[in-house]
Amino acid sequence: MSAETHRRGWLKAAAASLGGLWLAGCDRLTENPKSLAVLQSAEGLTRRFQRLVVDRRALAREFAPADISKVFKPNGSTNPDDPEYLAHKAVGFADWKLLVDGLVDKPLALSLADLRKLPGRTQITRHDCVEGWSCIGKWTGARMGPLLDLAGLKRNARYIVLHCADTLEETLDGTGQYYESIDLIDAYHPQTLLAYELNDRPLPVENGAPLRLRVERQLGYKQAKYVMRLEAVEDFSHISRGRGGFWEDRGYEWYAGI
Ligand SMILES: Nc1nc2c(c(=O)[nH]1)N[C@H]1C(S)=C(S)[C@@H](COP(=O)(O)O)O[C@H]1N2
Ligand SMILES: [Mo]
Repeated sequence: MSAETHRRGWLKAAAASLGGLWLAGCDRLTENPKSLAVLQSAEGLTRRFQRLVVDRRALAREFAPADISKVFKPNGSTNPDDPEYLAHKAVGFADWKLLVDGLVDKPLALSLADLRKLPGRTQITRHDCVEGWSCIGKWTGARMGPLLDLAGLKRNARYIVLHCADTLEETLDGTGQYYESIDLIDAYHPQTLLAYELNDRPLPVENGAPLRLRVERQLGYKQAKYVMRLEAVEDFSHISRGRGGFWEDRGYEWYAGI
């Protein structure tokens, strides 16, 4: 069980016991010292939870143009040979479209020109890979929040799954395709982008052309490259091996905070 699931389960249990107390009535509650202790600990819990949320919404550090790395080291897949990807690459991604579907009111198919018209952002941030290296790059892209608002998330949508074009590992059951997932706190974070430019130029193939995720409060493997489709889901346990991402399926943490 991840720390996140553990915490959620704990909060749920605390909320349930608190709910029971409310039903018992306020008078009886305040008279009972035991209930007071529960209430006080619940208050501490709320504060801790609040801190957690506030922390998740804080901005990642941004850097100055002089800090930009000369080479943004490509890693993982750097030249996908999947036929569909090759066909798009051959024509400079002219016919490529990002699909947005799943738990949305209005599924979308957005070209690069469409994405450039959406509310965007440019930011200079540091990318940290678990392998122990970092690079600073300038990213420009469409903010994920406004893009999702355009599609209209259904009430039960809880995660955004990013389906990628590349197969990083050949497996017999077809679970070698790269994918990632983030929750709605990260999806709506102001620095969460679907980036189409690196250092003022169209995103190079080795860094994820035509579109890659930037979710700046998390580690490198969350930064999905070659993004083809965003799928809004309530739960990701039915996707691939069920842990929410290619590396998560191979033992890495789902929430890779830095
Ligand atoms: N589709 C896809 N996305 C991916 C990967 C990959 O192999 N395929 N590798 C991840 C890892 S481990 C890192 S560190 C970054 C590397 O991004 P870069 O090539 O721009 O440095 O992409 C991440 N996103
Ligand atoms: Mo990485």
